[in-house]
Amino acid sequence: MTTHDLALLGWTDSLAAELPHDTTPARVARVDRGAAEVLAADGQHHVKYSARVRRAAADDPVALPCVGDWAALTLLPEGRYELDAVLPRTTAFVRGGVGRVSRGGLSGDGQGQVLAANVDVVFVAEPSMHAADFADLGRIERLVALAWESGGTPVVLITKSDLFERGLDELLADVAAAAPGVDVHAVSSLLGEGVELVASYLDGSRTAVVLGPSGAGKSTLVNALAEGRVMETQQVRAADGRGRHTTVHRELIPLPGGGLIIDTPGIRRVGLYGMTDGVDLVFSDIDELAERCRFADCGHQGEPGCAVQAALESGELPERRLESWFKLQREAAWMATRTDARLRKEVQNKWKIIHKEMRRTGRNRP
Ligand SMILES: Nc1nc2c(ncn2[C@@H]2O[C@H](COP(=O)(O)OP(=O)(O)OP(=O)(O)O)[C@@H](O)[C@H]2O)c(=O)[nH]1
Ligand SMILES: [Mg+2]
Ligand SMILES: [Zn+2]
Repeated sequence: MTTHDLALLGWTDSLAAELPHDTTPARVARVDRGAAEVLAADGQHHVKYSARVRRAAADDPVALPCVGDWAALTLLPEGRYELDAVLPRTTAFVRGGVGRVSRGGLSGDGQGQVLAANVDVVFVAEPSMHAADFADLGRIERLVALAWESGGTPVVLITKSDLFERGLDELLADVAAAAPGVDVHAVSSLLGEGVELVASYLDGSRTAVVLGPSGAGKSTLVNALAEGRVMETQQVRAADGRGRHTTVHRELIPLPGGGLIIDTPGIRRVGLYGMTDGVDLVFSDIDELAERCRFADCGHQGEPGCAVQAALESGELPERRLESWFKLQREAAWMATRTDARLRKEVQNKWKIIHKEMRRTGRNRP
């Protein structure tokens, strides 16, 4: 059995301070119907959840263990481990599903589900042959907003750059404009170009997740970083270049060069849960323009002295981007009205405070 140095899995002193007595720390590498694969100092274990974890999760799905979590294991009399607690998360991706509000809380049918936790860097992968398309700049904005909201640092990767013949610099500039303040890189896992740069974001046993549509080359990149074939990849590329969901589980993979990466299935639909700060951050350029509007409550729909409309007319602000901002704002507002205020506060504010603290101390910067 492969043993693990906990520090290389991302274990820290502050986590150690949270570990209950007489428990063993382990990092969740994968979850599957009420059980998890975890990486502990003495190797990998398949563990079931304790009654306490199951009870907590029934009340609040956010309490369910997820990939990237640090867990406390207890040893059962028969010599097996059981997952008995989830340690406090530093960052979390929370997805709002088709849930119902009940008993003053959220019912456990996907609402407020945590997709990945304790992620420092969020790679947003977009294949270069699609990135020039407006809809996909929209997808980048959406995923970058989700990344900010999680508390991690987004980095956009334009994948399969070997397939892009001309205008790559122009494309990268367009993408950079859609994600202000976010690093944007071209990567070809096939040629190995940009792979070392991607790896450098993981220095210091950081954890990354790679998000993006099916067929973007996420698993191929993970394999290039892992210097071997750890994830299945699509063998035959579909004629239309679209993926067919080869990866079906989120999985945490420790990399030989240091750091860890979570591969994910292709994103079909990004439902965003109370995502207001993330939207503000990804549209910080429009936010700055809006501060110069004559009226503080300007709706930017034709009011006099509107700096946003002026930027649109001068061509400084692309119309697509303004439409995208309106759309994501409406969506975030709609999500906010249908999610429970108490839970939202508890869950989200915690990450926001941590995120702000991380940005203040620079602890979250690669
Ligand atoms: N030309 C080229 N093809 C690539 C590159 N990276 C991946 N591919 C191909 O793209 C296809 C999809 O790659 P995957 O890594 O399986 O994509 P994925 O994002 O993991 O897809 P899902 O698991 O379905 O979400 C495969 O046929 C890969 O060989 C690259 O850098 N250049
Ligand atoms: Mg994959
Ligand atoms: Zn305005």
